[in-house]
Amino acid sequence: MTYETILVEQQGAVTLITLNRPQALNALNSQVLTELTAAFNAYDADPKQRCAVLTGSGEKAFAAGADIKEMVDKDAADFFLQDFFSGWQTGVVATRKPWIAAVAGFALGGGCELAMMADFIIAADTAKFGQPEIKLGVAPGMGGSQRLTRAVGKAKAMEMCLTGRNMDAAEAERSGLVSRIVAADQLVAEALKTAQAIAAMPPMAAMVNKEMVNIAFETNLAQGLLTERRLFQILTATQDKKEGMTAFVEKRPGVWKGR
Ligand code: CO8
Repeated sequence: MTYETILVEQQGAVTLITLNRPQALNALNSQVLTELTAAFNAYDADPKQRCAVLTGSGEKAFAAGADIKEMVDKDAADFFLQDFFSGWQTGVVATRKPWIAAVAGFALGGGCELAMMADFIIAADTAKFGQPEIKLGVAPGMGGSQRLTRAVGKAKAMEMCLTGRNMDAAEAERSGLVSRIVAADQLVAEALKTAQAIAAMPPMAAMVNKEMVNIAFETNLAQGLLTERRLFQILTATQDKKEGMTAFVEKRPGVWKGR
């Protein structure tokens, strides 16, 4: 597929996807969703690709939100009948392999929500996160009220949604929204380095680790612990479990089969 709103490149086992509408601060329109869905599906389906990084083009923004110009003339029936924003769940969140959001500049509204769909966020020191939808007479529609609250707790999420104020990178790190902060000019290189480290892991184990941590956000402790145990037990049936443990005992690096 040829893309117009994103760039996709492969660096070894890592797929780098760049939102590429810098003139609109990478605002997320329907075409971006269609293209991101295709890119994430292709990444998931390619056995040679083992981790992905999503970032924004330009220094100013990861993404300044859902495209307001696309939404301005739509009415409630349009949003309801098109089940607006549901495609983000099926097209992006459903990705089974790990991916990292590398955020510099604004991650506002849908941009913040897209970053929070990632398995984790690495932030540049320039990053600013916010859910300013209230200023437009609406509210988050791509998961912001739920994922932000789970990430930073009720007090900060509520304040951000009700006032529309932004959180800078330092506050985002303190609050647990991002895993760490790096210098803006090192952001993509650092994210790719982290992605290469993940890509070097046994791939089924990476997928299972991702699934396990995500389950912690979606179920109660007893169910989560049971699911963890069952997934752990399934992993022990893989060739990579045999190889990983044998390689440890033999004091050599593991060579992964991916099954
Ligand atoms: N959508 C469309 N275009 C945008 C967006 C956006 N979200 N953000 C910026 N742009 C465009 C601007 O219109 C401008 O284009 P042009 O030059 O053609 O006028 C260009 O990007 C540059 O933007 P600015 O000139 O505004 O740049 P500034 O540096 O002055 O300001 C800001 C940067 C502060 C980021 C500012 O652009 C801004 O406030 N953007 C909007 C942020 C926002 O409100 N985001 C939330 C959008 S709504 C959403 O994401 C979810 C909605 C859920 C609705 C649920 C309904 C069912």
